[in-house]
Amino acid sequence: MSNSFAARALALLVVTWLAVGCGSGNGGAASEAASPAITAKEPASSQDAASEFKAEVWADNWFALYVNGELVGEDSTPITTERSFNAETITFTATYPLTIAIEAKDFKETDSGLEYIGERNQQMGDGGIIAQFTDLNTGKIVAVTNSGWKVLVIHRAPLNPDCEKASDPNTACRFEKTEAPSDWTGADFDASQWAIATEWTEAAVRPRGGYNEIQWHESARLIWGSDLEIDNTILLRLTVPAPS
Ligand SMILES: [Ca+2]
Ligand SMILES: [Ca+2]
Repeated sequence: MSNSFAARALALLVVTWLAVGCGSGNGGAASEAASPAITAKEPASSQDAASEFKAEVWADNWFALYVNGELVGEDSTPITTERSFNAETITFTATYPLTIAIEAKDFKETDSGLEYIGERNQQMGDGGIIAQFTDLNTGKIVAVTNSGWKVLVIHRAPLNPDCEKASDPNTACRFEKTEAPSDWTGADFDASQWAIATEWTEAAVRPRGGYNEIQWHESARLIWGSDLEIDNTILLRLTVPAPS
């Protein structure tokens, strides 16, 4: 029992005692006091109640959003769409604490990490993502992307960027890829060894295609791995505690 609850229970006891006439009869006050003390309940904890949330996300090029281990939405524009830049608004129901996990992909034509292979503009593409989460019960933004997020890069290429203009990048470019860890979207996953997400400027990411349709909170930042070009597939995580 918390001190404040104990104080309230005591106050109820005193009020009840006064209401019944300062203890009429033996044991009257005690028996009357017992009932309010038992029926007075702690207010329902906000941690137990599900809330509606709105996620707003812009990604270059694609993302999938998981909350508390469940897929709640993904970028509706396929990553294979040329210049697949668009903002998404996803609503979902969840319970605090929120474990937010995002898989984000920069488009690459092959494991070389390049795009427009064989064309004049054959190049390393670059990534970038920004997101904000609003608790629709309170209207408050409860999470934004920034360097408070953890990141794990699971596809890096090209490891030798000088292959960018090679005539056969699939041979010339080296890459590194791993599987996403199992259960990486769940609340129990330990991401403490992951890197800190890197914040990137608008000038570096050059966001477009829907980016300006969202009113981004001033604290929301474009993030990615430590290399905007070579880091092609990344996993992001953040845990949001219940509001106090
Ligand atoms: Ca890209
Ligand atoms: Ca890339």
